[in-house]
Amino acid sequence: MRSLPLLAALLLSIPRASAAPDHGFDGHAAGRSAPASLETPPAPKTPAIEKGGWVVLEAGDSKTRTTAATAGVSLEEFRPGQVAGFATPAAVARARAAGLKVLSVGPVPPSMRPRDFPGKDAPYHNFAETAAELRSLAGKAPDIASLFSIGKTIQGRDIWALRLCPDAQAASVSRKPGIAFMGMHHAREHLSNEVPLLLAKRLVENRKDPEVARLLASRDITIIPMVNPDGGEYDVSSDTYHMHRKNMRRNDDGTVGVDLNRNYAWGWGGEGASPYPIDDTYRGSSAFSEPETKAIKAFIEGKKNLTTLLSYHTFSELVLYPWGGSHEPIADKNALKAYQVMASEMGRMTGYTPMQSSGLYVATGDLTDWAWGEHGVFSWTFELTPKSMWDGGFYPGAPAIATTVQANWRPMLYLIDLADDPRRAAQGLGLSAFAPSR
Ligand code: 0X9
Ligand code: ZN
Repeated sequence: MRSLPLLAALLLSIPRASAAPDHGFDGHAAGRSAPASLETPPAPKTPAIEKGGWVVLEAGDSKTRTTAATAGVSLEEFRPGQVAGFATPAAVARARAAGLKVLSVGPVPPSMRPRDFPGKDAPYHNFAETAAELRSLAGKAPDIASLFSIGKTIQGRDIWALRLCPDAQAASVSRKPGIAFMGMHHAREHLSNEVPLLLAKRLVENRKDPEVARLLASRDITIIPMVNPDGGEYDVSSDTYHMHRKNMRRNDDGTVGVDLNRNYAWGWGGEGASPYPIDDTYRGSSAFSEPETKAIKAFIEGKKNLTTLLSYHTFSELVLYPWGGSHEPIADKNALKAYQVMASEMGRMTGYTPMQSSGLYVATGDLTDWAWGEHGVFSWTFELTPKSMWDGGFYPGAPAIATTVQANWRPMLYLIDLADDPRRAAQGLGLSAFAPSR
């Protein structure tokens, strides 16, 4: 077993990736300023050395990957027989103690290291640019679009929602079938903001297209591209990305962040989530402890017509459906069939691999298990481009935006179409059954 001092020496060479915040969140783009109400977090107590490195583990099956996730490893890359991800030295030690074979521990690989956001990644939208784009879309199509905030983050930013619905504005009630698209539960997954944002733009700009017009006239669509804007802003708040995953909660021990996708109530506190605040998969002090997850909860519970939701993440190119917190298939056979048909259809459209979430690894407290388990909302996680860290990992660069948006257009239309009754997918119905590829 490798001694911890050697591990510490290896980790010392890690650049600032994953470091806790060291300054405010408006430093990277000229002309952007933080709202006065948002205070700059004080310097962290957590030195970068404790924040971890890149670990490769022997793991050929979901059970082993789940053990790794439970030990606190944030799993990011899946290879035949192996899995790799970020881990603190303590999480590596827990993985070893749980019997896992650690193949290597070292600095974060070059492609996973931070790069400039505003430079060649300038086309990505930061918080202010995202809000401005949403505002502009609402202004362009006031007959169908309205912009509203579903709540505030821990640092006081608005969680913006664009609603496309012909007969209801903002948070008012509609009888049309509801569907929601969300992005950026995880801060460093910037493409997961771009995809719902730019797909919303495409819907608005193509609203006269007969197929799009029919869907817009008959559905209640909500797009929430930045569930975790604090984390997203922090990630791009200096010349280099911070490789930050969680929100910006200052934990009692001085570490920063709760993993919002471990903070929902379904199975909260179980496998694949960490009880330790320092870990990337920290579940929070209780289910729905975070204002961001509370806002999503209130949004979903206030929307009785919601039948379907899709939460975009990056990366690995996967189409995932419940359960993620256990290996059990969902009990409702008709719904399971519908999930399976839709997953394979959307896998075909995107080239992504369809599977039950727990086939990847078991993780408790995620949005989709809660939305399905508690509210019967057909719920999806897409892991977007790229396939691996060697293609750019969390930071695939600006060219990935257009191709990923394009790949996700038809699945969006397909889900919107099926939102009136997702179960009809089990009969092979849905837009893709009769519309040509575009
Ligand atoms: O771990 C997550 O929250 C998601 N992956 S990510 O790399 N974007 O962090 C996947 C959630 C899917 N759910 C389960 N595997 N249970
Ligand atoms: Zn994610």
